[in-house]
Amino acid sequence: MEEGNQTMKLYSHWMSSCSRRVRLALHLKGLKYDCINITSVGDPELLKVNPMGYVPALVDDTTVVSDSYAILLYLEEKYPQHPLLPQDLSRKSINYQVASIVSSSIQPLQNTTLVNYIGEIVSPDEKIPWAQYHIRKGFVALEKLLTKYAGKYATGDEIYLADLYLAPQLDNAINRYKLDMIEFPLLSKLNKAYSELPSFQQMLAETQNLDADKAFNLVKQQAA
Ligand SMILES: N[C@@H](CCC(=O)N[C@@H](CS)C(=O)NCC(=O)O)C(=O)O
Repeated sequence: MEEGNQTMKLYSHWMSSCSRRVRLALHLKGLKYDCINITSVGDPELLKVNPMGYVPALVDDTTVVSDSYAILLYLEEKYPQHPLLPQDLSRKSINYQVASIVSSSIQPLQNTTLVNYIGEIVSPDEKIPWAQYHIRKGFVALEKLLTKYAGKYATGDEIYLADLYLAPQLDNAINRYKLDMIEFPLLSKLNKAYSELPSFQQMLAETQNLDADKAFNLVKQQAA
């Protein structure tokens, strides 16, 4: 049970891969939280806790922290049960690397808001190819990188930080952007392993019918 008297609050959006990283970590660590579902861009309540106006943001007693990476490292230090990082330094560093590749070189470039913008300034026909191009580039690197480290999961036989980044990103790639996964046997194997875990299944069920057009329209409505 968490310290402090108040249940943690997570500002989240159901289709956000960044929020899902944190929801998975909270679940693995067995931490209770109230989920505040954000439904509009620029929500004043969200802006109070994250001036960037992005999800996720976490409020834990007097600590207010946003950005999934910062939140996950905070949770890891404060609630060490079910560690998100392996002891072995080299495997630990690969977890950091995977998190960074997904959060810096893939997710922001296929973010629905950005892809809608590309559709407006370039052409609607470029939206999906743009997203697929950037996801594929990152996946090529991840597929090579993880060959040396993967077990049942990305960096061994336990779920770690890298998996929390990979699972929602794979979901976006496969279900939303219909990326051809033929050249990624290892990532496909990991995706299958995640789909067999109940906590991941629940998350995947939420977005299984969310194709790119539905996601683009939802984001446009929520920005209106
Ligand atoms: N680096 C941040 C990125 C946060 C982010 O991009 N969140 C997305 C959802 S995954 C968002 O709030 N998008 C709303 C928008 O683009 O306006 C993190 O890891 O939390």
